[in-house]
Amino acid sequence: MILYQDRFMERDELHIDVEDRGYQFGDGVYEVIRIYNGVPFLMTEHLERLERSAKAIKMSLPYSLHELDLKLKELVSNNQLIDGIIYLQITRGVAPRIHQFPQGIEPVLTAYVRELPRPLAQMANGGKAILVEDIRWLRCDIKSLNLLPNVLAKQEAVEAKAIEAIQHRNGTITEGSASNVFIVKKGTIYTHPANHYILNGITRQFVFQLAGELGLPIAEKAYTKEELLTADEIFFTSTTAEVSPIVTVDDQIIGNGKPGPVTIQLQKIYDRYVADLSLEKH
Ligand code: PSZ
Repeated sequence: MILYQDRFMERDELHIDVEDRGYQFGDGVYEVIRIYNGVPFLMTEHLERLERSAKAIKMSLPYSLHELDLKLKELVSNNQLIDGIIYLQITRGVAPRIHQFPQGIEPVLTAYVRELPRPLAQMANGGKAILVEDIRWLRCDIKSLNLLPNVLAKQEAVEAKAIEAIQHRNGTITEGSASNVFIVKKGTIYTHPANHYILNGITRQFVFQLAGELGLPIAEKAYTKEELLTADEIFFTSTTAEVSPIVTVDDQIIGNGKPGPVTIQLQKIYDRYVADLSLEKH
């Protein structure tokens, strides 16, 4: 079953209005939350980002973060989900189509779960990335429903048999089509600063914590296409990709063409956090 507003219902009972502003304008925000062994991972961080995204588009959330937390956990248990994701979106609501905010409408919340295994082969072997121009707007810090540039970038990657498209603005690497991108150079990890050019990934922030625990130097510092291509290691992060290595960019082999030691260390400690969730009661 799915969650619609604060009610659970079967998916085929859900009615989405043709004039829902999410449908017509992409006027809304969303989150994807990982479930490991039936337990949400970094749920509070995701819900707090949802609140920030909503505020950034001048939309108020229909429920408190605590209420959302409880409803989403109920959604997971109702569906007996063990390993997968929650997709949660909130649109500005339904009204006769006008560009400006309609008055007196209520946000529309929908959420559902999907089974999803961890991408173990991708994490172990890494894959190829392509470089693409970042053609997005200047508020990439908002997790909004408007994803057309991301869709086009990822499609280009798939057509080139790559697992991610790495975007650049005038030669400066920003982030992936649906991930944050890191390089390792002489033992230091670099990633683009969390400003309006990127989404501040929850996994990205978790990697900062992990690097701290490992005593690995990490810096929020933008780097160029050339620095990417000559990096010792490249990896990208997202809720579903976790820490995934990139071993080829366009036709350039990165390092020795295998996942590097810093990437592997981060994956191992990440793994321990996931394993610890299995010990949690639920
Ligand atoms: O299943 C998938 O393919 C997912 S789940 C989350 C994402 C993809 N992407 C999130 C994302 C993003 O869309 C952009 C543009 N930048 C960074 C990220 C990583 O964010 P977190 O770590 O919060 O998932």
